[in-house]
Amino acid sequence: MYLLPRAGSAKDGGSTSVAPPTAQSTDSDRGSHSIETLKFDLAQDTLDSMKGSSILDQFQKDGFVVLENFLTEDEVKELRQAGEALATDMPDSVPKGQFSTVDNLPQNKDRYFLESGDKIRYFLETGAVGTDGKLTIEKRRALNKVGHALHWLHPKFKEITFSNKIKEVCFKLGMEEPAIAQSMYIYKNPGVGSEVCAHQDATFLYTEPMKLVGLWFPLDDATLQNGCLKFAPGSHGSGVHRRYVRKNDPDSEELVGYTSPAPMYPQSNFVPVPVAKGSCVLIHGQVVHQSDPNRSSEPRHAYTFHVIDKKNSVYSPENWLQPTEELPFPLLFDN
Ligand SMILES: O=C(O)CCC(=O)C(=O)O
Repeated sequence: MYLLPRAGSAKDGGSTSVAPPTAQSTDSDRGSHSIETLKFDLAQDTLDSMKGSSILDQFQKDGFVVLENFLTEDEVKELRQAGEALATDMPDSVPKGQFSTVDNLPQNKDRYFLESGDKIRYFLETGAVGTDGKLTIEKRRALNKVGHALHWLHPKFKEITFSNKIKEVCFKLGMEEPAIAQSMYIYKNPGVGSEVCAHQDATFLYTEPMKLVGLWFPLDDATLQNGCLKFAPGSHGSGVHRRYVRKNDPDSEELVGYTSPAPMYPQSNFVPVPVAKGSCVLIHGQVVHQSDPNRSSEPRHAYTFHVIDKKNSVYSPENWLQPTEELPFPLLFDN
């Protein structure tokens, strides 16, 4: 295990810094990572025909797994069309308080964000809103993401999320009572699609003990140029570095916030993982990952959702996102 937190440097204002890996930085120096991808056998609609290591072995070793050819071409097309339709139908009334993953987040003071867990809500790119609060580019290209209940409220995303192949993957990961906590359609549009800073998903959706998996589906080929995911392999063994929690402080304007400043993650720890559209990337709740801005002229749309295992684990009541009466986290195997 590497990525052990050590004392923060003066530069990052005392934030946690994370030691560089000893072995794997050479992979990222070469600009790629030799991961073994696993093939989903569409003919048999099963994962049983995987060669080499099992999903669980790889997940436990690296903290992420790529399953190629997971979605059919039709599924990719339908999900992407659904994402495009959401953008086209975005109401003009969407708040111009933008969305960002860097610190001092505009959404921290924002009920529109805080109460989005059981709704379909739109979040705009920071770089798409001028100082006068008006959009500087066309509305549909200004979208950062839509969230956080597509998995329940949108028939197309619901169909995929609760499909048998997702159930099979979660079963193979050893989940006993998986429930869907949230979902997002991420646009990362060309030119404006911003970076997603290095983070652990457990920061946002903490469970005790940690039983959280993200499933991420690129609906365009995710490349080095348009901002594919980058992972620090093995970093899921280093604990949860900070939390993003509800403040409940009547004296503070902030509704949510981080429990500590951003850890400093050396870039040499990260390996880019370009993947073809239709893949499914499994993301351990503690693995540190990020993505660059989209510097290409091609979009990089993705659908993603997060699954917790309710069996013998407690979802933290401090997490920013909470189940509601309208939408308790739906159980995967019961729907
Ligand atoms: O889509 C991306 O670029 C990043 C997604 C991600 O990191 C996440 O959902 O946790």
